[in-house]
Amino acid sequence: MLKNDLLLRALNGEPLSRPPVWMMRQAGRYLPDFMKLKAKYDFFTRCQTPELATEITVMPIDQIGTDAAILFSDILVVPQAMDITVEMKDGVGPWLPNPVRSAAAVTDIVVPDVQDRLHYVFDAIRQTKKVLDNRVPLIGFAGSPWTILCYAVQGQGSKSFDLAKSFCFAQPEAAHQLLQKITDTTIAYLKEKVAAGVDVVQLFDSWGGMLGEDDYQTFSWKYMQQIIDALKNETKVIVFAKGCWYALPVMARSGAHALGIDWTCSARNARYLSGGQLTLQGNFDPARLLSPIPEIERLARKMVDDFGVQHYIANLGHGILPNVPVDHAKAFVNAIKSY
Ligand code: 1CP
Repeated sequence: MLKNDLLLRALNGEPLSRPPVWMMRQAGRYLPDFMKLKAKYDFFTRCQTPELATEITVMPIDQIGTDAAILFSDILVVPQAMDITVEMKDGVGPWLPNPVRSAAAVTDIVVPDVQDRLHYVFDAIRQTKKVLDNRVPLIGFAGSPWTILCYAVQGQGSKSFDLAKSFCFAQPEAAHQLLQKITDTTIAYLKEKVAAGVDVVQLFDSWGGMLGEDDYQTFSWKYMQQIIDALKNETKVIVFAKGCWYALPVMARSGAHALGIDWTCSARNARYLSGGQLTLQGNFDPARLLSPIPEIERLARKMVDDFGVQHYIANLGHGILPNVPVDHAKAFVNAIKSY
């Protein structure tokens, strides 16, 4: 039995006296103890060594006091398992030296045996569950097929993902084949994460907002819905699609247990577009954690006023920034906990 099950109760729509709070990307980036491990071990060593992944995952629980843990890993371990080479370059971020840009390249891509290729993730989940000792739930995650395609085709991060979009629009058949292979891998991967012990899964569609409303349905949502359908009866599913407020009415009918909201969409609009009763998660502007602490506390309380205590998970509207002072992150979390 979980000692703190606020997150699960919010996902069930149960009445609560305060909302649960966690922060996207809380397991890396800004904690000084994480920086020490980052200086010693390269990125994929941290992901692939269950002891390190466990230590990083538990840090924000011990040091910040969030109501949930999110496993330290990355969305790009999925294309890596599909034999698409992914490197992490200092100052550049993800770097894929052989991007997928032709129908022939898509044909060559395999849907792997996830137990074989990603066993280190499942080992990390089992170890983390032991160390957490039921203090808080553990969230597992995956990127959306569209967001993974963005990196697989573009070859690196981008402000526009122009090569990824032109691949979809010029070679739609190959694009759909690639999206389906990523979807099949992701479903198998998330099912194994659930079997290994995660309590909740979150899908990150970080670059969904690069697409217009119709293209979003065609190239992203169609595949997200397949993943939700495959997982919704086995675990709780949170969907975070950045910049995709226009798709909230469709998402609200999908069977997902909660929808993530970014800070460009107001609580009022998000409630209106999602029909009012669905659990929403968000949406503090991550850069607002750089405000003075009294301002962070005031804005965090206002956020709960705006969303309401019920059917709500307090969070940021995207990942925490690396330069956020630890006491600012703590002030945000404590403002919610004392609401
Ligand atoms: O060496 C390092 O530490 C590099 C920084 C880093 C970290 C800490 C990367 C590279 N990934 C991660 C971990 C990570 N990535 C987590 C772990 C849990 C946590 O930090 O709480 C999670 C949930 C992710 C998910 C992720 N990776 C997303 C989706 C969420 C989001 O922020 O939108 C995306 C888009 C990525 C790709 C990625 N990996 C790393 C970087 C720098 C990026 C983004 C690059 C870009 O802007 O395109």
